[in-house]
Amino acid sequence: MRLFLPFLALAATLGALSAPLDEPSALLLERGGHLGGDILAPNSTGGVWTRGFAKARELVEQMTIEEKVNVTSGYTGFCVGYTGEVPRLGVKPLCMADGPSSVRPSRGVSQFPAAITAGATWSRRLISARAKAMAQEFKDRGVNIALSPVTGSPLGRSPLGGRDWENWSADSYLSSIASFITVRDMQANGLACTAKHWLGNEQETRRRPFNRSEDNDFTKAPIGQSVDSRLDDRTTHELYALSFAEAVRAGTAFIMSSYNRLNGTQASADALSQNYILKDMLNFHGSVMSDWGGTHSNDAYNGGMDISMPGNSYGGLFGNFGGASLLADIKAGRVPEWRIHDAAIRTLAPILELQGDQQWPEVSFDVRDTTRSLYPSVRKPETADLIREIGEEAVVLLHNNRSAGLGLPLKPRHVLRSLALLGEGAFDKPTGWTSCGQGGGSCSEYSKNGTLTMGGGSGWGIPSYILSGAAVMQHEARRGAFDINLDASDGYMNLSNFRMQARASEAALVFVNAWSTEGNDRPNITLFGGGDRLVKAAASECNNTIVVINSGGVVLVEDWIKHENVTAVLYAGFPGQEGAGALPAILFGDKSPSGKLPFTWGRSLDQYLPNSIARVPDIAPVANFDEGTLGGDWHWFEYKNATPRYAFGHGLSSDAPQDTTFEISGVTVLLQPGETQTVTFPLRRKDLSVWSTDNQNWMLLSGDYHFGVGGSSDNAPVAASFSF
Ligand SMILES: *[C@@H]1O[C@H](CO)[C@@H](O)[C@H](O)[C@H]1NC(C)=O
Ligand SMILES: *[C@@H]1O[C@H](CO)[C@@H](O)[C@H](O)[C@H]1NC(C)=O
Ligand SMILES: *[C@@H]1O[C@H](CO)[C@@H](O)[C@H](O)[C@H]1NC(C)=O
Ligand SMILES: *[C@@H]1O[C@H](CO)[C@@H](O)[C@H](O)[C@H]1NC(C)=O
Ligand SMILES: *[C@@H]1O[C@H](CO)[C@@H](O)[C@H](O)[C@H]1NC(C)=O
Ligand SMILES: *[C@@H]1O[C@H](CO)[C@@H](O)[C@H](O)[C@H]1NC(C)=O
Ligand SMILES: *[C@@H]1O[C@H](CO)[C@@H](O)[C@H](O)[C@H]1NC(C)=O
Ligand SMILES: *[C@@H]1O[C@H](CO)[C@@H](O)[C@H](O)[C@H]1NC(C)=O
Ligand SMILES: *[C@@H]1O[C@H](CO)[C@@H](O)[C@H](O)[C@H]1NC(C)=O
Ligand SMILES: *[C@@H]1O[C@H](CO)[C@@H](O)[C@H](O)[C@H]1NC(C)=O
Ligand SMILES: CC(=O)N[C@H]1CO[C@H](CO)[C@@H](O)[C@@H]1O
Repeated sequence: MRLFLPFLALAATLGALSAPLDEPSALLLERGGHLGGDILAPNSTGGVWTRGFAKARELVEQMTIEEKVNVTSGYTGFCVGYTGEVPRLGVKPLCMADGPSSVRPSRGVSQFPAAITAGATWSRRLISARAKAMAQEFKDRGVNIALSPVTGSPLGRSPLGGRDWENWSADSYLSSIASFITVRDMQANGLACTAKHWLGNEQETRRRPFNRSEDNDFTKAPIGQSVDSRLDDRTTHELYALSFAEAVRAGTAFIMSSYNRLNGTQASADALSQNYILKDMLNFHGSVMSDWGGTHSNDAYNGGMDISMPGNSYGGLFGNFGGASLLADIKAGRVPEWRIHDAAIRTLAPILELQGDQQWPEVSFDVRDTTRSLYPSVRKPETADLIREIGEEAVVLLHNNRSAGLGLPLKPRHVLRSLALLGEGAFDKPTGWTSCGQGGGSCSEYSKNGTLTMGGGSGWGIPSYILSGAAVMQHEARRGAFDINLDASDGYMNLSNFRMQARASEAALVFVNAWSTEGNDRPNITLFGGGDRLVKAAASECNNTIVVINSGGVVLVEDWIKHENVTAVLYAGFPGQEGAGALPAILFGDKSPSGKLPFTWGRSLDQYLPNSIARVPDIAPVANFDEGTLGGDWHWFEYKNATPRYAFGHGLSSDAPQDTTFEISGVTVLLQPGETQTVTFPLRRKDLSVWSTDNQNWMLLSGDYHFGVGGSSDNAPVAASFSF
């Protein structure tokens, strides 16, 4: 038996944070329109990459302008992104591959748990181990630059955000810590990372201005612009840039810009955010690449972009910037040669520092043919164990009612008589893992597709295998002495057999899910595939109905959470290819669940920050971040005094008799009952500071500072305060 793990929350009661917003200073306003002509791109002086910088400078000084352009442009090749080469000087193309949960799109690799699931462990050790194991697969596949991690943007301003699950948590502090660890440890063996997406990228709807309507665009207006994120300077620093600052501090080699606009300027071309904030203030000496199709003019090079991606590849689908068009702009004086000289140095310096002394493996996958296993696998057996361990530690026990001897843990494997596995989400996907395309999302609706382990888009990864709920629990039945009853219906089908299977079982596991994907914000936060109907059908027949949720964020449980027969609810996140493999240890009590929600689980969409996805059918949609430094998620709930279903940080232990609140007297990853331990939580000056727009610096204000320690954002019983 192990005690439930409370976490230490830096409560939002820092008096200083409620200070009124500063007006933008005259200095900033003077900076006005934010193109490169207004704020010049700083030349790199090398930063942490002293040796790499010296080598890069020496190489680039020998290059012709055509060669410098090659290093800073995208070409067609094996990888999702490929830079041009400079054969004369032995400079090879750089292979870039997605993404945050896997080497994508490649076979023979692991689909790791999504960041939001790693975030639910709150474990530095597991976040670090995940980063190292992923980096190994990228390297073994010959990738030079991983298009990962998502260090914020999205931060989860809206629970509908299609990519929220690619990030760690809706809390900028937790995200910052995970970002720092991930960048540091992914780069430890030479792989280069890309922190993304800089900046204010909080929605998928209308993310691109192309007149090539993506299926998932909200409106097919002919010549619409991408959404314009308008956030003030202080909010930028205190919330949305915070996690990037940590990625830079950890040494991230690359940063990817975002698709949206910032104050009207395309993010990829925005000089205030790139030249001033990122390269000057945050002291970033690496290279900024555009997102695929995020460049709309070579003027972006003036605004701080160093590589336009993916250049002319994909048949020009994403526009045609960099390359020959850049050369023409340089010759016409629209982009100065020194800028491309610096961009080439910025691109090569971290690569030469990190990989220059190594024999880097050859690329062994091909983005143009991903359905076949063309190359040997790079998976290591211990990685499967790690994926499972993260999955186990991430399972959040949302609800548990053991009042009548039901709920979790289940009876021991040899005592339990029968168990029903119900819902399409408990089964294998009938058409296999590659049938919905490289991003997993090209099927019309994601239901009836088996145990859901990941969201869609570039954050998807092709799993080598998926352990479905049925596969895993049948194996447990073999170990134990219970019978298995099955039904693979979704909630739109005739549930007559489904009910019969539930009725015949001592306990029923109902697998429900919700898909979310890049390119498409969620339309609502309800379960997919008629999940609510499935739960209610099972609960009407079986008095020990246990719900397992696979989703990248909140889903509504209000329809059935008070049902007397719903005895336990587990949030299993997007666990990667070990799928339901994490469940037996938790269900049978071999491990007590210790996952904690990294976001707030509301009772309705209305409880969250309103209008947080700009959906105006306008040719120039605007997202006003009027809530400022207050932010979304749990800060918003506190501000509105709204009671969520489950607060940020919530997560029960199955040792508790029912939904009990624990008294917090200490923090544990290892305490035995009755044991106490003193824990220290280092605070940096920055953690207590506010951003002053006038001074363009962090300021520690005098006043009262209040701290709370607790198990969740709505329950911080231990308080402390001090004054400066
Ligand atoms: C960068 O360095 C070049 C010389 O290599 C110089 O001409 C240019 O003005 C510098 N740019 C800035 C913004 O300092
Ligand atoms: C630029 O890169 C392309 C693609 O790798 C290559 O074909 C071409 O020869 C390179 N050009 C120069 C000038 O090195
Ligand atoms: C993503 O990262 C940012 C930090 O930059 C954080 O504020 C946000 O809430 C994160 N999480 C999600 C789920 O988007
Ligand atoms: C944009 O798309 C619409 C609808 O397909 C088409 O009629 C129009 O000509 C396109 N406009 C441009 C500038 O390509
Ligand atoms: C956007 O405009 C606001 C208000 O003027 C300003 O505070 C902020 O710094 C600007 N941000 C960018 C990236 O231009
Ligand atoms: C639950 O239902 C079973 C029949 O499947 C019954 O034997 C048992 O007594 C019920 N338990 C409770 C606590 O109602
Ligand atoms: C559902 O299936 C059962 C068993 O086959 C059948 O008796 C019943 O009529 C069906 N219900 C509906 C609404 O079709
Ligand atoms: C939520 O969105 C899904 C996917 O579009 C849709 O199937 C479902 O009907 C919606 N649910 C509600 C309650 O609107
Ligand atoms: C709970 O389950 C029992 C079967 O064990 C069933 O008889 C009862 O009607 C269920 N309760 C509800 C409210 O559906
Ligand atoms: C637990 O179940 C019992 C019996 O159905 C019920 O009376 C009680 O309200 C439930 N408690 C919670 C916290 O759901
Ligand atoms: C590949 C696959 O199985 N796709 C299915 C996913 O679920 C939807 C809705 O049931 C089907 O339309 C797809 O065919």
